[in-house]
Amino acid sequence: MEEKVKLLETEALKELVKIEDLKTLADFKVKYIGKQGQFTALLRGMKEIPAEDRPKFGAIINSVRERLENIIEETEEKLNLKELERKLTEEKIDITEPAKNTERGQIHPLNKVMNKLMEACVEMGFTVVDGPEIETDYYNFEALNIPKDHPARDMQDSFYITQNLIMRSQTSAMQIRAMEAMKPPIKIVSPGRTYRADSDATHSPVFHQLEGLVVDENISMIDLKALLTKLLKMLFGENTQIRFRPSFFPFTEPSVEVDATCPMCGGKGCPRCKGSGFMELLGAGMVNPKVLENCGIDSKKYSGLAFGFGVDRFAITEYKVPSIRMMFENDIKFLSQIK
Ligand code: FA5
Repeated sequence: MEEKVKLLETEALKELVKIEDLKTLADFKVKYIGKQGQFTALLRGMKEIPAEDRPKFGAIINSVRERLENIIEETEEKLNLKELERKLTEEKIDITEPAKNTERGQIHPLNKVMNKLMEACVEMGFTVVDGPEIETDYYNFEALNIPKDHPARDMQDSFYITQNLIMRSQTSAMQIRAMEAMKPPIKIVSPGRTYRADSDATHSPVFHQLEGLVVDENISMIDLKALLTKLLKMLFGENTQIRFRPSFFPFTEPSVEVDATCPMCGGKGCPRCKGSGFMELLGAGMVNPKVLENCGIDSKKYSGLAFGFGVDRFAITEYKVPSIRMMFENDIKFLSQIK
């Protein structure tokens, strides 16, 4: 038995000195000292020798095995070091090689414009509130003084989910929610997506609005004009011409539509602005007292102003884009030109 152990040791050591890589070393370990290894088999075979001889042979086998394990460990360290050196020489990084181009994303122009608008409003003391895109008929129309058979509904034909639920056609629904939830003084803006059955160069079925509402004592049309002029000049520059046109919204009285110099022709008149030299950007007006009363606000004590920006129109005005649709086509070539 002792002879057998010695022979196996010599054979193993001969093999071990020739090993030059970690994979062969791992196979070697399995072969000799693994669970099914040859030294383990010797230990198992001890049950066949007389009981009194077992401690002696056990000790011999274990000491050989221990020696082998130590040599394996040393070899492993050496081979690891060799492998590291190989990697360091072979896998050198060439720092002079030109870098690969990585495409970087950027904020979408619509979000840029929306952020700019909101920042300007926050600077003027407005609080930002958020509201649902799926609205009830009551908030989108009824409470805004647009009853079921009112012709103003035709201008805002939208997508109905049920008889009573609609993809909101205007963020003005948020005027009602804000006035129900807050007591005057109220000064909020509410951004979001809006939907209408519209489609041409300046109309999209999905677009974005930013609603503004101020309710307090003694709010007048002068406040509305001053506020919007300041806001538009902050956004488009001092030289931008701003035009207030009388208009009609059932929820404001009086009502106006507000235009700014057409970006494509600079005010000279072109097909885009239908020769007018102006581009319509928003609707606004003094909150109709009936709407204040619908929300439980005393219209004798309080008055309000409201406005609704068309953010997409702002974006195409600011970036001189010929069609609103280009904002939604996700054409990276086009979007990346807008810095
Ligand atoms: C309204 O939606 C009113 N809620 C605005 C308002 C708010 C009036 C508060 C009074 C008080 P109007 O339908 O005009 O109004 O739309 C407002 C702006 O949204 C327009 O000036 C235009 O810039 C934009 N807009 C309207 N329809 C579309 C569309 N289909 N695609 C892109 N922009 C649109």
